[in-house]
Amino acid sequence: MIAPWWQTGVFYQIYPRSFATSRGEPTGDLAGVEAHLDHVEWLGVDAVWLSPFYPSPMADFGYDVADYCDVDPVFGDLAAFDRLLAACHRRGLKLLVDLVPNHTSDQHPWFVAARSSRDDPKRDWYIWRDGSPDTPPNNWLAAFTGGPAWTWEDATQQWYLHQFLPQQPDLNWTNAAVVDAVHDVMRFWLDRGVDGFRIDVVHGLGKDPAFPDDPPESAGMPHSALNDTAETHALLRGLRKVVDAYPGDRLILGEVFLLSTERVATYYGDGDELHLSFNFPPLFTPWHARRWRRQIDDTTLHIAGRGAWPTWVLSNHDNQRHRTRYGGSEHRARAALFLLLGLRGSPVLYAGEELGLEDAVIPDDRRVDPGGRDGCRAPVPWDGTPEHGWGTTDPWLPWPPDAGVRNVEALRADDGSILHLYRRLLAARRSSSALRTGDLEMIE
Ligand code: TEU
Repeated sequence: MIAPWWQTGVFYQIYPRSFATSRGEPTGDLAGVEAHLDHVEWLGVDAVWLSPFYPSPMADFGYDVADYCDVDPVFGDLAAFDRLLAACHRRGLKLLVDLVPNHTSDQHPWFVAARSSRDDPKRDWYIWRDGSPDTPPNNWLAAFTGGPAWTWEDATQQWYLHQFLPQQPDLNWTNAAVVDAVHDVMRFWLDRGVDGFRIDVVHGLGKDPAFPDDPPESAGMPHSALNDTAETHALLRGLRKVVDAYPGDRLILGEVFLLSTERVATYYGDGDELHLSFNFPPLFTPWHARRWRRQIDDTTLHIAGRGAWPTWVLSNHDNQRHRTRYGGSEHRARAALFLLLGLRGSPVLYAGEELGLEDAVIPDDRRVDPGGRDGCRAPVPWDGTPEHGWGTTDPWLPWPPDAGVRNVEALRADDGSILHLYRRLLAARRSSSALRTGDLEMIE
């Protein structure tokens, strides 16, 4: 059998706010992405995963979605999306969009209706609990705030659940109408021609119906890193059927943010849940040979061991860039690429790592993310001018370090740069079936 594209290919994550602008704004947009696809194609990746660009109040910079089937004016409009998708396809690039089904924005019309009254038909689309205003229904903690994962609604005298910010209420996936509505959202984008979805917090959808307290040994952990229930697997089989009904190997790549590879592996099901899953324990592993060896063995045992295909990722929009995490040395950033592209599985790159970018230093008065993740979201510098190709010297976040020399134009002009190393290694991987689909054997 010929391996599907998502098994042989390399993914490239674009955080649209920080990639490129077409109109000299402090934030990037879809037309900016389209205008820079030359770079993506030249680099030699196979698929782009685009972080959310939907209408959003931006409490979580787009992961709080107020309309799943449109484009926020900050990023453009649906026509700009269609042009970007067509441009990707013309260049032989696949395009994944980010599906955020665990929660909506509190400004989503569904939640606006749900919170309006206990009798509203949408009330049960979210998760409500009775109680007294001073005692949340259980001890679950929200990500980013560290406070309770429940907020008291004074107007209707109930708590609602939010595994993330209070502005991100969790949808109630036990309600069949919610399931149908999200399936329809998927069809909306599949009909437009997307090649699949990266699915946000996909392990979060199902909840233990008893809503038990999180155990004392995980004190301080957000519930979103612990939620791991049987209910979710049935829901995943439903999402999988939606994409499988379409021709052309459409993909679901899930974000399963659990800190055990053994548990992550279960979200592949029996080939009937996720095609691919992120696996973050390696990302949280320091640059240390023995520790990495253990992660690789774990992945082989649990993911490959059930006939599933692993993914490998070192950087994304939620974590310090790996160059910074590994101590800042460019030598190490280069070595890390050999590791990333040499392992058995599908690598996912984060835009800017090919420039050897480090996290930006964010002064206190420029911090905007409630989760403290601004550093890795610094805008990509395209050239050495003070505007770095953005048409403004003052983008939404400060530039990454050394942008005057560490930018696309300068590194492209230097054949020995880390950017050229990325390109050469990606080409080597593409031309070697051993690197793309071969086995992995460890040599002591
Ligand atoms: O992330 C989910 C998630 O679990 C991480 O954000 C984690 O909580 C964080 O790194 C702190 O440890 C996804 C998105 O990738 C993230 O950007 C969103 O903020 C989050 O979901 C909510 O939608």
